[in-house]
This record gives sequence, structure tokens and C-alpha cells, in this order.
Amino acid sequence: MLHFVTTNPGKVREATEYLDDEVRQFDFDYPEVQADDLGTVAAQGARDAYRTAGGPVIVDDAGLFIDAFDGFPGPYSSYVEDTVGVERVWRMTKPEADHSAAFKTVIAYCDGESFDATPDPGGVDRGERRGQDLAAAERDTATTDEQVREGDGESVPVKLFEGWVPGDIVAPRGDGGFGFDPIFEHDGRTFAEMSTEAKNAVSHRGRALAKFAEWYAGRDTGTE
Ligand code: ITT
Repeated sequence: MLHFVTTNPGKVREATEYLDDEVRQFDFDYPEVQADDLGTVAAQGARDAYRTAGGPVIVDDAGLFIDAFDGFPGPYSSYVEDTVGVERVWRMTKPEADHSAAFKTVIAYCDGESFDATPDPGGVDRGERRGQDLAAAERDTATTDEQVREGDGESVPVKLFEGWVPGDIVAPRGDGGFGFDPIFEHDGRTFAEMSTEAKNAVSHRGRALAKFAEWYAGRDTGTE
């Protein structure tokens, strides 16, 4: 059993397509560290959540990065959704010449066991702007490992899986999905106009989940 530690049932709905009965929502509002890259927030969240859940966990830290605002709200998307609101984010973006944006996510896995490499998670959010060639961006979002020494000297390794998708901020359309989906258009449709399957096929979370599901299947059978 794998716990998806989140207060957001929309994230879990999207994950079940990749992880079937394997995944259950664990509704725990883990304390989010203040950091401007998703990887750091997700990694620390996974460690805290693992300690609370006591078994294998994933957490997903995601955000909407608007190019005209130098990536804002990014890691602060949840706060901005609750305070400014989705509709007003669209109205703030409307006068700008550039409406391009990206959704990004980092899924962090922790089960208390050890993994290998330990690259810096600070690279997760960087160099993924629209306009770069996709191959370079895909390289940047390749799976990374991270392992940090805790204060007591015990290591709690976390494995990170990243995904992003480019799009445009548009007037709200559609009533599916969650969060900023109604104002995020990709290939002529907003994410709120897509079924869960259609969104997963192109979305940041779908890409990260596909990488995680492949690795996790190998880990289950000891072939990763
Ligand atoms: P948990 O932290 O409990 O998982 P959350 O919704 O607060 O739930 P985040 O901290 O990762 O999740 O915040 C993500 C924010 O970005 C939140 O405002 C979401 O609405 C938005 N967001 C992330 N992925 C999205 C998606 O696929 N579609 C629409 N909005 C998304």
C-alpha cells in the first residue's frame, strides 16, 4: 500500500490512473518548508509524511509558473489560489503581452529505505522555461535522487520525479479538474475542458506519475 499524502483529492484522482488500487489518499497537511523550488518542499514533505504514515509515501508539490511574472506564483500557487483566486490571476495576466505559463510538479517518494545517488534538488525548477527545446527540458526533468543528512545523523533518502507542461493563461473555461485548470490552455483546450485521462496524457503530473509508476513497479519486483 502506497499513501499519497495530500489534502487535494484532485491529485489522487489523477494518480489512480497510473497506480490503480496501489494508492490511497492520506489526508495530512504536512508542514511545507518555505523554499522557492518545488523539489525542496516535496522532499522535506515526504520525510515528514513518512514519519507520520509509517509506510511508503508520495507527496506532490506543484505550481503554476507565469512567464510574465517571472514564474510567480510558482511554489506559492496554493496560497495565491486561496487569497487572490483563479479568476483574478487571469485578470492580472490579461494586460500582459505574454500569456505563456507552465505547470510543474515534483513527486517525492520515501519509504525509509535507501537509494543511490544524491543530486541537488535545487535544480528542479530551473531552466524549464517555454522557448527552450523540449529535449533539453526533458533532460532537465529526468528523475533525480536526493539524500540529506538529518540533525541526528540518520539519513532519510527521497526520490524525486518531475514533470512540466507549457500552456497559456486564458479566460476561464470548463468545469473539470481543479485549481488553476480553467485558466490553463494547452493545445486549444483548458485543462478544465479535458477528462482526467486527456489531462494526464499531457500534464505535468501525468508525466511525473508515469516516471514514478515505472520506477515503482521495478522497485516492487526488485528490478529498479
Ligand atoms: P497538498 O499540498 O495537500 O498536496 P495543494 O492543493 O495545496 O495540496 P500544492 O501545495 O502542491 O497542493 O499547491 C499546488 C497549487 O497549484 C494549488 O493551488 C493547485 O490548485 C495548483 N495546481 C497544482 N497542480 C495543478 C493542476 O494539475 N491543475 C490545476 N491547478 C494545479
